Amino acid sequence: ETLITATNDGAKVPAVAHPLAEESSEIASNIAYHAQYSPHFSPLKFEPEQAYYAAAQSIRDMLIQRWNETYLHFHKVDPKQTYYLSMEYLQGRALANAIGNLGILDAYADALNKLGHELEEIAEQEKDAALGNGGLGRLASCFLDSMATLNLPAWGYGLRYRYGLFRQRISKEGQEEVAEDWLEKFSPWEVVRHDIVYPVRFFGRVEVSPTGSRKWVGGEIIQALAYDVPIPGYKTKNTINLRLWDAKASCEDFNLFQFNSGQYESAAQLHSKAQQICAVLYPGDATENGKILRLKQQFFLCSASLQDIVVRFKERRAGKTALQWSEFPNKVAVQLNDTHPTLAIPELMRLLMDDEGLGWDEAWNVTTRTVAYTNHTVLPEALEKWPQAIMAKLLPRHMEIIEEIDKRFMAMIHSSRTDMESKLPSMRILDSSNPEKPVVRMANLCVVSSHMVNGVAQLHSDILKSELFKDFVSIWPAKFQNKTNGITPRRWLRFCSPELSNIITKWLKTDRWITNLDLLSGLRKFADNEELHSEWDSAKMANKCRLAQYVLHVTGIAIDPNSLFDIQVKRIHEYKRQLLNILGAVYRYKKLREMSTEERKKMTPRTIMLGGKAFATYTNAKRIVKLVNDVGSVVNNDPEINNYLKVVFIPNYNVSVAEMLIPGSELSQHISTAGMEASGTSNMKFSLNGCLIIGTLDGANVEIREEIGEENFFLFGAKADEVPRLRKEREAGLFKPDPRFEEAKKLIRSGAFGSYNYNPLLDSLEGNSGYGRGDYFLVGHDFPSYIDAQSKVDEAYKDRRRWLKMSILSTAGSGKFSSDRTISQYAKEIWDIKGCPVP
Ligand code: GL9
Repeated sequence: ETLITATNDGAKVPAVAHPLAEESSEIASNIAYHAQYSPHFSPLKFEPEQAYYAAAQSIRDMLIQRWNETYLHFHKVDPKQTYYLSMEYLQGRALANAIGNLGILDAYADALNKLGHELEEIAEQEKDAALGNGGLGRLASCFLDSMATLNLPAWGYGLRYRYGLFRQRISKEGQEEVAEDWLEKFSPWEVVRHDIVYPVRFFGRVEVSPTGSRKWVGGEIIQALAYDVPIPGYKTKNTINLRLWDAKASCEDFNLFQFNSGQYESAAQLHSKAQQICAVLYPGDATENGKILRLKQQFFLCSASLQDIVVRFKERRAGKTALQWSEFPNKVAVQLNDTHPTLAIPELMRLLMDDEGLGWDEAWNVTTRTVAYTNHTVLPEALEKWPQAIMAKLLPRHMEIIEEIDKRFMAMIHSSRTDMESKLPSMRILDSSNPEKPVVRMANLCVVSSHMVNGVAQLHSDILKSELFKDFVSIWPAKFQNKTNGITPRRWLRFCSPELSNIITKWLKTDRWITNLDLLSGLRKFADNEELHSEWDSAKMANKCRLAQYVLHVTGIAIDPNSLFDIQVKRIHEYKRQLLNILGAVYRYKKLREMSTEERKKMTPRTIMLGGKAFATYTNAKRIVKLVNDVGSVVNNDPEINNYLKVVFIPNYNVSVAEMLIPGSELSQHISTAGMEASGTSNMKFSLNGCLIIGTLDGANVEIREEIGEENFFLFGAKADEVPRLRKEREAGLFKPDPRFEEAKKLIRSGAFGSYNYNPLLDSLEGNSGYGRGDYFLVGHDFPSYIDAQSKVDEAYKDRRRWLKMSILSTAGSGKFSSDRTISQYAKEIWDIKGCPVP
């Protein structure tokens, strides 16, 4: 008490007892307790930062209790449990989400008020946990939220990177990457488990005993230490676990003798090697060293997680029947989030054969029934291929096992599928077509060894079946499934837009939509209701004003909340076609300049916002970032135009920035070359928030359009099945560019947006000479239909009632895209697990 009032003498206590008063006083004293007795700062300080840590620790206490109860309950009931293996989790901030899931938002806001603080301000103190790159990592985090909410026996496993995704700074040169130290002070959300430690071996050799059994020995051993992050479900006691591994060397590995004789570096050599493993998310893998480090990370995750899973399986069997390994797949499901954790397959085989003494056939049966694989991309550069030489050196026993899987797969084809023999060269796991550098094809290893393989949207799953995995489909037709991605409606609507949520709850007369998102379809019958229109409009306006404040704060650019807010935020990649967006903006600017003042006044004013990070070594992506900023500098400072058009680059796009942007958006762009975006998930977030989509028939756009109605979707561009033909025609010189496309490029080349040389970037859209790459992503082909679709957007926006109706119907049609639906389907159709609610 004294501690708090020392610097917060202005703290107000409500005079009249509020219904929340009792609960919130208890919370307030708990927060005060942590400020005093879990001190990480000097005493007598209770500024927002200290308040954040104290509040987080008080929430953590509640989560730990629920975590323990859930753990014990699962232990007792012993249901089949899923383990989600992922190299990436994009958790973002946890405080407000946890408070919301616990259902105590009002009480906490009240308690913090008593202590002189605002919950919103306190929540903003938290650094994002950005242990992922983009959609794939955020999907994993949404899945955890749904698993907990659905009371599923499920855990996530990942790595505790010291430095997550870089922070993006925008300077005159464009993007700069800065290391982001999310653990700089400490994370209140993790609990270190000093008793959960496993040895993970690297290098060494395979020793064969006289009986022929094989054992991996020697090499270096790094310890994997568990850090647990509790994941609360929404309004349920169930709190599941995200177990993140950290790497450390053991105390015996510290050579005291060397140290005492002054050889400090070599004395702690293994300690420094251990530190490298979890130092950064996805280090560049262009160099030999980089490759080994990335592979080490992948194996570290797989080995530690599998050892832990096997230990838990044995623990839960103890004292029951005799240990039966054939029971393992009835108790354990392992889901591979893309090919990054593929080594779980040979690692489980090794543990079963070399440590537990199973024969090949028995181990193979257990492994294949346990493991399932999700593919997240068809981009060739993302299909992992590891050099066999590196694999054999780092993981000699696993290389043997992979060779054996490959051999047995070939034998199966030769004996029972002779019709497929001609396809073997592309289906094999080992690819030695380049004798200089034979590689292991990780996706093929996953397909051969998993009982289920799925894509992440219907179109993507169809493409997997008809192209990438076509030959495997003819061998195992029942193996291939679709699981359309989803997003958690808690973080992505209920908590990020309380205004809109309240309106939805009011009109649906229930808040059950938060866990049963299909109920949103109940809004359809009010789509023309004027009262709803006016409430919807003011909620969107409030969110737009909040966003405008934010933009002013981070960029210094004032944007008009009455203009159309048009947003494209995602990783910068040529296939996502931010370049199409910015060329469209340049074209719009040019037309606005050519118009008379009278004509201009008839135009729909727009604020185009783009954001996203470019991979540090991806040159064209970085040029795109710079181009957006350069176009913005000219357009935003043109006094004749800037009432009609602004172009803003939003720096450092991440989860918490998304939570600010998405509720304030009215139009969002999902404009990838058809067939290239496996699903996309931000499209679902925008649509759920009543934002209209301009997009191609790609990924989940196809299903979103089906659900919300084609009249509510601004469609343009080539279809996936036309793309190969269009590329051929382009190559054959048969492409005739639209004059509007030429105009836009010409204006940039003229230097209208500064002196930086954008020719190399623009040349990628031209023929196949010089920098020319023949416009592989078909920006030129889709440009005219894109511009036409944008004109339709302008027209629709002028009709307020029509626009509001479309916006309401977008939200109403988004029920399918809840990750609760996705996870229920995984649970039923892949994992065969059921809810296990803590009583
Ligand atoms: C991705 C796909 O590109 C997205 O379309 C998809 O929505 C997500 C989730 O399934 O997976 N695959 C992939 O490698 N990434 C994806 O976003 N990349 C990153 O996460 C950086």
